[in-house]
Amino acid sequence: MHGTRAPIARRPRWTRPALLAPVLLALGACADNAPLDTLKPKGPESRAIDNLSDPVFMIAGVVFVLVQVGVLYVAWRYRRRKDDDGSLPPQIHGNTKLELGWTLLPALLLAGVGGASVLTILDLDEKPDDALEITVVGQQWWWEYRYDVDGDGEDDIVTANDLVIPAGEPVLMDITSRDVIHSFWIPALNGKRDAVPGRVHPLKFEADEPGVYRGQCTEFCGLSHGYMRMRVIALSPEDYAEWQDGQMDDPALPESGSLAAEGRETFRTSCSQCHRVRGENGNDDLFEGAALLAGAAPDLTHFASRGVFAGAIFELWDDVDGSGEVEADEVGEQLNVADLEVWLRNPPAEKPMAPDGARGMPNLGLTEEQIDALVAYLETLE
Ligand code: HEC
Ligand SMILES: [Cu+2]
Repeated sequence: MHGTRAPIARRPRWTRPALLAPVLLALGACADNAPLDTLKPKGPESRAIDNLSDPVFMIAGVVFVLVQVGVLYVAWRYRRRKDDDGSLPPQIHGNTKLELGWTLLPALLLAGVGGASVLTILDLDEKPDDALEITVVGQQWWWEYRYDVDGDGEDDIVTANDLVIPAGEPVLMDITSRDVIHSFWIPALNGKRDAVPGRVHPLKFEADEPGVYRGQCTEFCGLSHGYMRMRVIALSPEDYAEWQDGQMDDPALPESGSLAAEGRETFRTSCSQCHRVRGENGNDDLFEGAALLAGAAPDLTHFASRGVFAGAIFELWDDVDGSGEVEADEVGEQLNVADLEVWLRNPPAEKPMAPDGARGMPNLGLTEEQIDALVAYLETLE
C-alpha cells in the first residue's frame, strides 16, 4: 500500500475516438492504389495545376504552423497564475509598425498566389488549333463520346465509357449533357469541368504516356451518380490510328445459323429501339434524332472494343494480368461473360435506375437462351 495519492483523473470517453479520426485520415492518404489521386499528374495540364498547388500548399503550411505556434505561445505565456493580480499584460493595440506588417504581409502573399493562379488558368485555357476534338455527353448515368473524324459536322464514331485518345497529343473536349448537370473529371490529366445541358464547355488535356486514366462524375446527378465512372485509354499514335479506322468500319455480320446470328435477331426486336448498332436500326438518321432525347442508350456498334461497360462499373474483358485494370491489350482476350449475363438478366438490380423507367435500362425479362445468344452477338461487335 502506498500513502494517500490523489486518484489520476480519467480522460473523458470521447477523446480516444476523436484522436482516432486524424490518424485514420492520415492512413487513408497512404493508399498506393489510388487512381483518382490529384497529386500525381500524368500530363501537361495536370502538371501545371500541380506546379501551382505545391508552392501554395507549402506557403499555407508555413503560415499555419507560425500562427498555431504564436497562439499556443501567447496562451501559455499569459496564462492565469496563482499570484495573479488581474492586471493585463502589455497591450500592442495601435502599434503602427505591427499593424502595417500584418496587413501588408498577407496582402502580398495573396497577391502572389492570385497572380500565379490567373497565369495558370490562362495557360490551361489556351486552345491548341491542331487538336483532336471530341464531344463528351454526360447522361444519367454514363458518358458518351462522339468523334467527327473528317470534320464535316457529322459524328463518325460514337462510343461510351472508355474515351480513347492518342498519347502525347493535345485533345480538346466539348463537354455537354443530355439531362442534368454532371461533371467530367480525370484527375491525372486535368481539373473538372461541368457538363451542363444546353451549353458546351471546352476542356483540353494530353496524356504523357499510353495507359489507362480513371475518372468519376463529380457533380451529384441522381441515383447512380456513384456508378458514373469513365476511363481515358491513351494509345500510341499508331495504335490510335488503327483504333480509329476500326471504329469507322461497320461491324462484321455474324455467320448465318450461328448463335450470334440468333442474338442479332433478338437485338433487332428487343434492343434496337434504344441502342444503335450501325446498320441495324434501319434509318440511322431517324435514330440520331431519337438519340438527342434523354433516355438514349450507349451506341453498341463496336461494344466489344471497349474494356468496361455500364458506366465503367463492370469489366467487359477479364483482367488477365491482374493489374486491376482492363488495358487495351486485354480487350478481345477473355470475355467477362458472367457480368455481362448478370447485366442482361436484370440491369436495375446491378445499377439503380429511375423507378418509372424514364432513365437507364429496364429489366427486359429475357430468357437464358436469349441471353446466351445476345452475349454471343455482342462479342462479335468488335
Ligand atoms: C429502354 C431502353 C433500352 C433497351 C430496350 C435496352 N437497353 Fe441496354 N441500355 C440502356 C441504357 C440507358 C444503358 C446505359 C445504362 C447505364 O450504364 O447506366 C444500357 C446499357 C447497356 C449495355 C452496356 C453498354 C455500355 O457500353 O455501357 C449493354 C451491353 C446493353 N445495354 C445491352 C442491351 C441489350 C442486349 C438489349 C436488348 C435485349 C438492351 N440493352 C435493351 C437502355 C436500353
Ligand atoms: Cu453524373
